[in-house]
Amino acid sequence: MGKSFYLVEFDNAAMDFPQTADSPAIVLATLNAKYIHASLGLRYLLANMDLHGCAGLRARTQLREFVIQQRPVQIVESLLALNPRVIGLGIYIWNVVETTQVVRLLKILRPDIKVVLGGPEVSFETESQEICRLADHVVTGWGDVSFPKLCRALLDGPRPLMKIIQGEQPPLEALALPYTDYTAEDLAKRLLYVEASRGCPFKCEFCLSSLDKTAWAFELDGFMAEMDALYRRGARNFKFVDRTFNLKVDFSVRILQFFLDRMAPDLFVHFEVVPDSLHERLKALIVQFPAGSLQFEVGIQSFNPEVQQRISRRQDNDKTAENLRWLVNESQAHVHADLIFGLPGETLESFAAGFDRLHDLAPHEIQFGILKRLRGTPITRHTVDFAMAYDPQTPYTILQTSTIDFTTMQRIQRFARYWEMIANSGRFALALQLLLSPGSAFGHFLAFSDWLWQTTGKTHEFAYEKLVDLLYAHLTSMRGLAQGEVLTALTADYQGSGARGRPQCLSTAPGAAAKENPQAVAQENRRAERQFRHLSQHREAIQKAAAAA
Ligand code: B12
Ligand code: SF4
Repeated sequence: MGKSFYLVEFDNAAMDFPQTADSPAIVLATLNAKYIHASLGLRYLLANMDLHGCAGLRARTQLREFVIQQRPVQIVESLLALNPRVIGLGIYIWNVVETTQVVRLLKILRPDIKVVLGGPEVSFETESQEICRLADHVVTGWGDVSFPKLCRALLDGPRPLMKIIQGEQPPLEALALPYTDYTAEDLAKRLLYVEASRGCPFKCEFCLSSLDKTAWAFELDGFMAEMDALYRRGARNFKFVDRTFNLKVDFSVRILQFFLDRMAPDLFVHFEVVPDSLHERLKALIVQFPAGSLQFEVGIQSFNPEVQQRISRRQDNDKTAENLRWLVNESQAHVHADLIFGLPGETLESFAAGFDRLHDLAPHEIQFGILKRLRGTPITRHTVDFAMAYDPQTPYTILQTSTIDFTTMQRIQRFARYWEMIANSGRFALALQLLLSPGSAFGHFLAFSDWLWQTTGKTHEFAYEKLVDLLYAHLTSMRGLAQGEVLTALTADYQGSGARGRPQCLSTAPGAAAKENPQAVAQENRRAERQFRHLSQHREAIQKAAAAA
């Protein structure tokens, strides 16, 4: 921002609401997807208020986090009770609808309070968004430097002239790190987001990080010192938001070694990795992590070379398969592999082939995503050629393409939902083996998904016991499998989960079938132990939350 953007003028509109000694001048707020997710972006802004704003600005700033399930009017009540002069709001795809209502109410009640927006959802296409129209200022891109500067100007003048401000992107060494802003409550109850690098050198067109051009690393000594301080304060759940953790090997080695040196029964670390590059030095460290301590999110997205090329995703599929196989078989890491349905030119058949290939590699979870058109992403260049129709409402999900009609897209939406419920829940390990083989796992699950929808007309609110009965009905009556075999698997799954209800199909002789097959029970126990090693429900929630991005 140059000086020419300012008018020398003060805004005294807040006179009717005089600030008291306790009122913060600035409130930084956001609506998280769930309480367990702590906002790293806002903590960066807070940490840089003095450095890039002016001395004392941080002490005049308070952080307030809400969740999207809260009513906007209550959020507004909490914000107004603080009587700030500036409210900065972090806007993301998951909160833009709710936050638009928050801003609308704020502007009705206290038009004098300056509302500043920032975050990925308002960094592009600002002109078409209601929330941007309602706000006083929008900072696009990084906010660490520009938000403090803007606040200084809003509080002390000269008044900023520009509504849309392109966020400055300084070298990372110029930023104060935010980790001391995680509170004791954050450490105890929430997933701690940390960032050893920003940006991504790849160009996958559906992804916002494709606009970054490169990845920038934080100075490692300083970063590790912050991790050490967090660990000493009791932090045990770390999620790295680095887009490509495993690219800079020296860097990744040091981070993995850091956690290995501090291994504890409750330590949990999550990384996102690119699948086709796994250096031997990394493997040598990965194998040393005990079960339950390490989780990898491996982006596969598509195994279709034509589609990969079309969306500018560079990926060596053979190397990817080899690395995935290694991770699953040789390490104890929990592996989540991501696939996206609905990419331009993908057909049901080509996707099914990719799904089956991935399923054969046996990652612990397949995260089944449906393509979304994120604001700013270059995937829009295919809109016309592939007749890509997206839902205009968040999260901008693909509705149909030239190769997938709407009806098929709906079927696959349900498949994704049921897959989450049945496969990724980890509650049906043995029954899944019956359901997904022989032949195409995708084909079998799609047939089950279609049947489940026709039978129940529901995609949500299934009791666990009801699912057991439904699986029993499908496997015996639709697939024609022997009742004893199905009961054995379902009994072992049900008992292994620790649930103590009484599904109808098992009620004749609960436990009897499992006793007939101790091998199945042992296998289930081993699987449960390896896949989860959940020390508590909280641990399970942390693992699930970490994998949700
Ligand atoms: C953590 C995370 C989540 C968490 C939610 C966290 C929360 N607080 O509730 C979970 C796991 C739930 C999640 C889910 C999803 N996510 Co997500 N997620 C992330 C992730 C990995 C990290 C965010 C982060 O902390 N970044 C680091 C900080 C430093 O960067 P930042 O948040 O962008 O903040 C900077 C600026 O944006 C700006 N800024 C931020 N706030 C403010 C406020 C003001 C006032 C100002 C001025 C500036 C400003 O300044 C900050 C510092 O420079 C990002 C990817 C990434 N690495 O960023 C994706 C990302 C945010 N997610 C994305 C998407 C698409 C999704 C999903 C739709 C994915 C899906 N399932 O299909 C879902 C939606 C969930 C839902 N319920 O609908 C997109 C966002 C697109 C968008 N327009 O918002 C991202 C960018 C991934 C990507 N590369 O495409 N996600
Ligand atoms: S999908 Fe992953 S590799 Fe591709 S641009 Fe996004 S962050 Fe980078």
